[in-house]
Amino acid sequence: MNGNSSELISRLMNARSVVVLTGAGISAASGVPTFRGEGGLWKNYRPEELATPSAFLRDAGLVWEWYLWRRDLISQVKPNPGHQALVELENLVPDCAVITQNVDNLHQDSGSRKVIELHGNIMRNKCFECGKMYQGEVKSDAIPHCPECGGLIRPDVVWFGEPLPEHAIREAHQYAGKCDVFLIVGTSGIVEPAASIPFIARSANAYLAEFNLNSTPISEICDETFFGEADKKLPEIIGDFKKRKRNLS
Ligand code: BV8
Ligand code: ZN
Repeated sequence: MNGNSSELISRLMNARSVVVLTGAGISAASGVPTFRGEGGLWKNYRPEELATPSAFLRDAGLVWEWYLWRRDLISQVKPNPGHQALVELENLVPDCAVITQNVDNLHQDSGSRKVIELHGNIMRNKCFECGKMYQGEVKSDAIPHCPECGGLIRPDVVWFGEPLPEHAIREAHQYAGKCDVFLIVGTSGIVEPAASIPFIARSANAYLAEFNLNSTPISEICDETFFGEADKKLPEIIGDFKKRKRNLS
């Protein structure tokens, strides 16, 4: 159903726990390309060619070229008002968590305190073999080896066919299973197991509101969908919530 902000705001007014699942759409306004939309990353590359362990073993240099290009782009962008609105939200409710599929660190850069990274973080490196974190520099034509075991160093992101970090998925399920309001912002709802998390919130009788440019497979279980750009819609709704809260106090 088309978003009716007063209903969402009254739910937020009475909420103890609010959880937000974010995807690439929340970072679009910062200039980070999405994956599947217009100009999306998967338009020019096929995920199987780059975001899989076999792609890395086949051509680590090509995969690193792609990630270093993305890391360079991401290191030059800033959080946008959509990210900042979620920091505001965290200050307005007793318990709030951001569960993100994004690897761009923009929620942390904006000041969100409780961020659960489902797919890792493009700014970190680790060993492909033993998983030990690696602090040194990486160049696509000189990929370093792990000082512990000699394995190749890779980006600390979750590739297709790889399991999500156990602690992250467990914590995400816990938060989704006990929240009062669950927001879904800027995700196409295609990638699993992230796309199933809203269904956990649904079965726990949370109030689900989606923020996207268009409908997604998640829309049908949402109580309402706010169509529009997240960097505009989120500040608008959370700004109104803040005013309502202030008028009450
Ligand atoms: C797993 C890596 C099991 C980091 C990513 C067949 C073969 C192999 C696997 C599978 C298969 N079928 C299904 C699977 C499972 C697979 C999967 O789901 N595939 C999909 C494609 C069908 N999942 C996995 O492989 C996962 N692992 O299942 O492991 C396992 C278990 C135990 C032991 C061994 C194995 C791993 C999934 C993680 C993959 N890694 N990224 C990187 O390089 O970035 S996925 C990639 O997609 C990103 O992480 C991204 O976050 C994620 C989701 O995409 P979205 O964030 O939704 O972005 P998208 O562009 O799609 O959509 C943007 C949305 O925003 C749109 O709706 C758009 O309308 C909206 N929007 C745009 N602008 C705005 C906006 N909204 C608001 N405002 C705007 N301004
Ligand atoms: Zn190692």
